[in-house]
Amino acid sequence: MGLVERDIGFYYIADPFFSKQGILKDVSMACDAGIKIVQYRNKEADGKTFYKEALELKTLCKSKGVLLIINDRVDIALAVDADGVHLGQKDIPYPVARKILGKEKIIGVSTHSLQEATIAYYGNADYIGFGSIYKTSTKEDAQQEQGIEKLKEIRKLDIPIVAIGGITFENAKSVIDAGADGLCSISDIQKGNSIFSSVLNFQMLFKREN
Ligand code: TZP
Ligand code: MG
Repeated sequence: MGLVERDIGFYYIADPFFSKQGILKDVSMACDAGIKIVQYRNKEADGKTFYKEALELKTLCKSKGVLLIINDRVDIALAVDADGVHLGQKDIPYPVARKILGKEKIIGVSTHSLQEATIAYYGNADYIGFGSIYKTSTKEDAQQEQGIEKLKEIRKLDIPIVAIGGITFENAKSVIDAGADGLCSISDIQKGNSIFSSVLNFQMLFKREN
């Protein structure tokens, strides 16, 4: 087993752009609903804001015993002593991030095909993100729908898989049944009355699998 356990459950992406009441409140409630991992994602912030928010999340996540992963920014992951970084195909190459962060940090890689997933697997990524599973308008360059059948193919690789893209409470069960160890939902999670109950609903889908 690598640095990430297989039973990831709901992988919470904290992105201020999609948050109604602020990411600190959201993450606090998501932690109380039983998540194990949070990713801080911010495509708009300058370095100073990114650092400040990452540091606040680090303090919160540490107090809750939840892992904090930083999207894109290896420098900020290092600066706030986050638990790891999440890299896209166009970010700093995985081996370089590994060299900077060392063996003890988690490195996740976004993948969109069996080929990308296989490269991440043989490169010893700690987990892969895979998607977009369904259509989504949350990420402009994630328009291609990969679907459940591709997820099943990728499941043959012995690596934790976090499914992403267009996932709602209604379709989440089929994503878990196809072999996802964890899943994300950015926009759907903001639709309910409370982040706590929305996240808990997703978490329970994983519980029933055991
Ligand atoms: N990467 C692939 S799809 C996606 C990201 C960040 C967006 C997922 O958002 P949503 O709202 O859960 O479809
Ligand atoms: Mg990225």
